[in-house]
Amino acid sequence: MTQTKPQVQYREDYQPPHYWIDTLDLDIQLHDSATEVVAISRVRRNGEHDEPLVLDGEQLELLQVAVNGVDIAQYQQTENGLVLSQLPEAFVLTIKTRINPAGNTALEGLYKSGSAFCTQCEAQGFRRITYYLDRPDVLARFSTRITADAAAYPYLLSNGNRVDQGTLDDGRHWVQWQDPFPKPAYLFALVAGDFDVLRDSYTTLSGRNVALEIFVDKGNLHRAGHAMDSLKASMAWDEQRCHLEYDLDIYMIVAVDFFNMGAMENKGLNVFNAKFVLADANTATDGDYLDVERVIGHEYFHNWTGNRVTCRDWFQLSLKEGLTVFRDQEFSSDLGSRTVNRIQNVRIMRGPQFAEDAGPMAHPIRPDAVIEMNNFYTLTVYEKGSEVIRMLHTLLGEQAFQRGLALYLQRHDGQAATCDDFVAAMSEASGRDLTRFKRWYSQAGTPVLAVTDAYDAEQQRYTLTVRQHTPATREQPGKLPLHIPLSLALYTEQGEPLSLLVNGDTVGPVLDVLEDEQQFVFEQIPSRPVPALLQGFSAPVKLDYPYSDEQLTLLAKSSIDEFVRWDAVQMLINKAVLDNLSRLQRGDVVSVPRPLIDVFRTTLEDTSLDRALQAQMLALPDLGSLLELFEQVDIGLLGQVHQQLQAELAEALRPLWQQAYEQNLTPEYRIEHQDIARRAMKNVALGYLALAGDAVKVQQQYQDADNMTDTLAAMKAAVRAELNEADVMLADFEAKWRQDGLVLDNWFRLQATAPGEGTLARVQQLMSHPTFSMNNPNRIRALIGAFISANPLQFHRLDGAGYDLLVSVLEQLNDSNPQVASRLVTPLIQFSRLDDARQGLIKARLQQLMAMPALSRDLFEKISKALA
Ligand code: B3K
Ligand code: ZN
Repeated sequence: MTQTKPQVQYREDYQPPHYWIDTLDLDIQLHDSATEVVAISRVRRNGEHDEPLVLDGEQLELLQVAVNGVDIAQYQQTENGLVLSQLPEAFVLTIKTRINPAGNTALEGLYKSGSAFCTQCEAQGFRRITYYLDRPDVLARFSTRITADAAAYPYLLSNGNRVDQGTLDDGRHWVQWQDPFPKPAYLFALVAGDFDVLRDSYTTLSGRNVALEIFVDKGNLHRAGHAMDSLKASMAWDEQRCHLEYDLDIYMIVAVDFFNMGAMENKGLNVFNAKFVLADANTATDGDYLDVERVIGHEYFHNWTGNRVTCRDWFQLSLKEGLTVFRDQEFSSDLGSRTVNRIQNVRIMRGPQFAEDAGPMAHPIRPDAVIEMNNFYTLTVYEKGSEVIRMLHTLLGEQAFQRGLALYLQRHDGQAATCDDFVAAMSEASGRDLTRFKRWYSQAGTPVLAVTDAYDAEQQRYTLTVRQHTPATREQPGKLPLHIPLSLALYTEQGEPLSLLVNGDTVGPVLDVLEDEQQFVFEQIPSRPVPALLQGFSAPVKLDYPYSDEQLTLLAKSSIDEFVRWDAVQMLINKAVLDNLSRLQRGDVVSVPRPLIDVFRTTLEDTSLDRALQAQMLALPDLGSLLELFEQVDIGLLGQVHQQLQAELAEALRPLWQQAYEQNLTPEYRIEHQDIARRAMKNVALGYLALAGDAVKVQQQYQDADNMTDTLAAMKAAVRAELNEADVMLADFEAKWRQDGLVLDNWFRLQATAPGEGTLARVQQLMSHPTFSMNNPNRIRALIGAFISANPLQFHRLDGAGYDLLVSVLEQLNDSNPQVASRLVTPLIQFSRLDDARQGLIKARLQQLMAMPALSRDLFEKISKALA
């Protein structure tokens, strides 16, 4: 909460710190509402100046300040910090503060998660623990002494190595930790609690033995095995693919229930949302298993890309996040299905990331101006950031890319670096000029690649004309051309691939698009070819090429690149949606175009296809991605088209859905790629069968299921198809899992995404369920988050009741947890594609929120931009 008007920080204003801090010794006496923190740091002036030392601090009670052991009184406390003047060139600074972890509902800094103490310091949470230079370019060696009640908190954890411990007479005990690696304050962590511990070890390539420890709530040990396997797989992958080894003797992961996001890469002591640690067949779905693997990998990979080399300032966030997402995507792809991983990531880009890029919060992957840093942990910084790294990988190739990564890490080890440093290393290691490519770091918005073609039969030449255009965003009216890698293949009308010949030379599949408009001429093309454009989504752009149904059908069947096959089906679906929207507007009924039915049939009958890919090809895009096809549209009508197309496909291909269902049964539950793929296909088929009214199959699966994937798929099919059986299943599920918040989150989510008119009332009612809590972000995301982002039809009700529900939730969370509030406001600020009526309803609500007293910086930044 702020009293003064929120201040904007600009990337261009970066200044190195006036002081360095070389060491920080923390002594923390844990008590629920009165924890005392003594912070002793060695401070050194940076250069010649007489500027004061301005330390960051929020919500701290200051008890003592001493310089070189002598208490001082000439300091100035401000709303957000502590100012010390007339300091020697180098000195020891002692600061004693008191904080209230039990009263910390924002879950930033030191707080209580259930009965345990834990911390979250990124981006700027450390300033809620003590006064400090809370910025990523100040790297210090930390030691941490934790003292707490021995019975309630047998485990006292922090970063680095445990160097000493002891017990006290009053029932308390202490542990001393020492982290040998200098680090910024955002990587500090502390955990105190009583846990079950899963222990294992890993021997690195060079023979270092690392103790691995996973801390979970008592009674959950049997659910930690997959996380441990994933950790070991991550360590091995980073050694093999990137030649990077772990560097401490111990790696700890703690799972907590109250966490604002997924997990946090604190040095040697990751703190995780329990959702991304706990998994067993009874409680986790196949998707949950893969998520655990991905997030464990992501946080582990940060040890090099984030911790050993960190960010100079928070505007550089994508330096560590985009790169680490790229690394976790590669890890998942190397271990599982590359194509399916690619499809899932592209769905995120084309849906929510494109929407962000088209909305009021549009920003380059390296933002220029920020009010609240927590607002910039975005799909743009993470996912588009990863796409930018992927384009570099595409342009350079694996070998040069790895050379560049190695050069970057070696050159900046132990430092706080910038995105420019990263690109410079890539350019040096590969010898490529990346000047134009760097514009990806500074331009917001989704570029459109408009492609037209011409065929000259006489000369046997095929010419592609490529035009790029990035629509204006608020802060950047004019855009410059980008360096876009355009991967393509050409096929004959019989589906045979053609070699790409330019000026007599065979060229690779990736064209360098550099200009606003460019032509590419391919020689010795015997007849008009079918182009497969943007293979593998080689750049985060919208492709505009007038594909015919015949061309898409051919690509869906014959493309060598599997991603293109999926993408061709997506494009056929998009065409069917556009076509049917006009039909509905004309008063006609929805009907599935013949070519789409045929492609679905061929796909269902193609037994050579990977089942997981097959399942992806047969799943419609969600409404959010379809919205991106329009400038402005009536979302109600669009939803109707979406639903009816699915119903028609269900009916038209019923025997084939039945067959696919039977053919993909898995006799016993195993977490293996083949089986996960079968279940995915089987459950897609079940969804269609439910829409075609086959309640028996759905009910049977619910009853017979021996794993959470099948249980939830049956329930989901019943709820989506509004089968009478749905309520019985939901009641049964609730009775069984009432005690387990994480499992019950699926139940909240399912009901929140039910299609009917009654859903809003159901959501309101579920907010009083004993398992629901406005203090637990997982519960909020499962119920409220799912309703507002995965149920667009009910959320965007024309009576505005969906918006009112969200407003009342935001009013509460603005005070208790502004970060979570700010995440939830997204569907309200991205209104530009909606019809005028809905836009009007939304704007009125945004005004209402804007007028709130004590509006948090987090919400202020987004709402003020949306209303500007
Ligand atoms: N680095 C953290 C994110 C911190 C978010 C702070 N609001 C997790 C991750 O990306 O690995
Ligand atoms: Zn990350």
